[in-house]
Amino acid sequence: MKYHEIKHENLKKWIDEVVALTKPEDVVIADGSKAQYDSLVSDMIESGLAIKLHEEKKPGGIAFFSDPSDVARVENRTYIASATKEAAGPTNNWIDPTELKTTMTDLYDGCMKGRTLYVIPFSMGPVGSNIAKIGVEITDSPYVVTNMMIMTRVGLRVLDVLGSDGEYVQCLHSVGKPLSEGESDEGKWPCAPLDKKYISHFPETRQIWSYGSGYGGNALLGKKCLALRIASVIARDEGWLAEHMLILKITSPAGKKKYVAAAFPSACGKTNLAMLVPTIKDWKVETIGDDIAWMKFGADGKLYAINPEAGFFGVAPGTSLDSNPNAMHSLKENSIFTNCAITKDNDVWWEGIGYDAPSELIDWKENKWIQDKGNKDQAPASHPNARFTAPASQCPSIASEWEDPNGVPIDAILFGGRRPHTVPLVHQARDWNHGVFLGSIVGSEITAAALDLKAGTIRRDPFAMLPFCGYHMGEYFQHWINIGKTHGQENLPKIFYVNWFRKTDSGKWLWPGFGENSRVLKWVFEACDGTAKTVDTPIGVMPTLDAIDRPDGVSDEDMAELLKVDVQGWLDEVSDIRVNHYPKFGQKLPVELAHMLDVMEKNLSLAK
Ligand code: GTP
Ligand code: SPV
Ligand code: MN
Repeated sequence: MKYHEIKHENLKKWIDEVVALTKPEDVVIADGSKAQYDSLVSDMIESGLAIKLHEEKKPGGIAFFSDPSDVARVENRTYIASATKEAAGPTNNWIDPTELKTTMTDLYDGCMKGRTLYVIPFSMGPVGSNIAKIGVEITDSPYVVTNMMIMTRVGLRVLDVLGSDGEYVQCLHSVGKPLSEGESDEGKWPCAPLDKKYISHFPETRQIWSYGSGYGGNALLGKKCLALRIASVIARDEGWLAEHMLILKITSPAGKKKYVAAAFPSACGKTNLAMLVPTIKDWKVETIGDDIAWMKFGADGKLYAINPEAGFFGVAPGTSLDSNPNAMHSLKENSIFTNCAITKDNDVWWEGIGYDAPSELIDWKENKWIQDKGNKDQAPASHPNARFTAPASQCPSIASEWEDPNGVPIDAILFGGRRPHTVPLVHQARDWNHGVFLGSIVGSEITAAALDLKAGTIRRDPFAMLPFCGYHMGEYFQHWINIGKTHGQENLPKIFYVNWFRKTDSGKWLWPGFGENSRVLKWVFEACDGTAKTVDTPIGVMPTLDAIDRPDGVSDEDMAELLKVDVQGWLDEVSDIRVNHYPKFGQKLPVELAHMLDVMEKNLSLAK
């Protein structure tokens, strides 16, 4: 299809404008066909940008090495350009939208010279379902087109749904590397330098303008930009929730099922929990989604969640047949690998894949790499934020209802993060507002998923949404509080706070994690039914010491440590929240949350 044949006048006009501004060589519509995917892949292999992986070991697989300046989201180059700074709030970068559009229009001028402009019509959520949202991404990156074809539902059927006047979110993307006459990338990942990268959102006009990065959430604009930053604004206006959450289904030995959504910050275990293989007998976990949940109330008053995505953009390092077999099976074929190491026979390898590196590798910086076992200072062969892009339909644990346009009714919501100390393995909120409080105080060690932050230090990441909330975070807290006011407690999900990442003083994991987390899910399941063994504590409702079966290697003392209320540690949390966290939100901090903090402090003081 040629773009002049598009029936949607407003869309055609926008494409015309972008073509005139960016001056591409050619315009191609992503029609969603396998033939087009295959031809993009062979072009990228031929140009040297992509590596074709081993025919039997990774059928249909390709690999990329990105530029070292372009390996993750860049939070300090990500902007919420709402009409006022106040609307963006204290946790977002703000630039006046007119000023930002002027700056970016200059950058976009001629930026696609020598490249093909692709128009990607995509649907977040099943095509045509009334919960789905349509976006159109214009990009000059064939890497983005192929990734979007896995991560979202792309193609002409989306244009059909859009008709002649349907609503869509404009998503404009360029790698920001025009080519002069006769110039080619010569197999190098094209992008702009860091100070020219912009990941911009215009919430009022529902537009996304991204420039200079080709990586992940910076460039696959359906994901963090549309499904979280823009959708969170729409959700606030319309009374629903767009969240950085996995969705899983858990079935008990008696055949009773529940649905759980969980918000953990980037690289803190969502994909792993969503695909967990239980270590407890006859329990079953199935996957609905691994990163994003859109949740709306049904006619029965319950909260229903859909996964708007169609694939996984998962962290590769640490993924093995042992830790996450369902992910390993999902990526066996038809998958894209970015910044993984490559073996001599064109397979992928990464740290924690479950076996030693073969004698020689090409590392993600494209240098020869020989494993120096025992040398902890050796630079890793794969980038810590190396990722696989795999179709969700290839996941062995995918639930049969994962594409149900009505969504699944959520029974429990978990919050969590990487906290080596203080935060216990699991505790439950006393009610909805207490749960919102727990979400609002989540803190986590920073991971490699953001380029510009210092990995390892702890920061507050409320609801795991700090980098993804498209408006004032104080108003976002209020939105959650309001939902509790307008919906009955009996229908609302129960809320929990989990922490798989406790460490001993010598730095060892106190809890084995992964499949063993099913033991905690079982307690959550029982707590929802009111059959769990519980004890009330100053921080919330907790399991009794014998409520959760201990896995091998976890002693009585370990369990006691995992389920201890560290009174002084929590009092330190209270003062940090009081001094450094809550004041940021000023008048917009809901009174209910300030009250919860007072209550927790009083409870802890009494327990001292
Ligand atoms: P994003 O895709 O960035 O949103 O990350 P995510 O939240 O989906 O995290 P993911 O499941 O990919 O896990 C990130 C890293 O944490 C991987 O290296 C995992 O091996 C590791 N991990 C996940 N679950 C656990 C766990 O229960 N215990 C421990 N110790 N590590 C875990
Ligand atoms: C995250 O950082 O939370 C991710 C990866 O899921 S990205 O899509 O790059 O945002
Ligand atoms: Mn994520």
